[in-house]
Amino acid sequence: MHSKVLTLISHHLCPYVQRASIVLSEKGVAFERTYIDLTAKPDWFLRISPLGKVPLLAVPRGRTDAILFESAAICEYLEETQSGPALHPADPLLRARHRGWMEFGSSILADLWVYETTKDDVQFEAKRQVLKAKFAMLESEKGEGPYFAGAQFSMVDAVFAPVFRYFELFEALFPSGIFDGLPRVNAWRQTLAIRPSVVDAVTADYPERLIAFLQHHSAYLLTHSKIAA
Ligand SMILES: N[C@@H](CCC(=O)N[C@@H](CS)C(=O)NCC(=O)O)C(=O)O
Repeated sequence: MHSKVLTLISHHLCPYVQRASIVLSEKGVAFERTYIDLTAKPDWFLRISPLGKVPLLAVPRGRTDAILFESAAICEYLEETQSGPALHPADPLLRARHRGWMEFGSSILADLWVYETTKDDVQFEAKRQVLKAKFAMLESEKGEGPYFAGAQFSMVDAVFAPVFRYFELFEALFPSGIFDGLPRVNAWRQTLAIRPSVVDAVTADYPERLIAFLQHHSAYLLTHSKIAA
């Protein structure tokens, strides 16, 4: 690839792409996006994506771009190279803890993959319980808001905003009780949902695309939705 500006190779629903997009926006970096169809990956993409996954960040450098893969590596690179507000704490101990909570967010994304695709009631209920327990852990970890670590938006917020976005649709379809009795997490969800970098991380048709994804999987979440289809 030969880009003029940083280019984020994207998929419309991918939460890992969203976190990179949020970090780019928070840093005030101009960037472009190229969307690919993950069900028919183009050859050019397969040649440059070591794991066949998005996001990739194409960084203009001489005649060919340098390609970065893995969202955490992309976010750390942006933190180290771009001006704009720091998204990691300066204190090494705190920074390491934030990286741990970012990984915790990734583990929730793995749970969510099963939660949103399973057709099976037992597996759905098991994941509902896992998710409830993980968000309860976050409720105890989180201090006063509005963001994960107080007044400053951080990388942990960039990780959790796409996680919470799923639940805007999921909870409307199937009120799960996952967030019952979690005032701090609920306030955090609301704060992140209206942050411009978070809003801009997806296209306006995101909800329709997510519904189509659930339909494609005949997901329990949809087939047992509490609202009329
Ligand atoms: N650990 C990776 C996960 C990225 C990932 O799972 N991307 C998904 C889309 S959300 C993907 O590209 N899947 C295509 C595939 O696995 O074939 C990261 O943080 O970037």
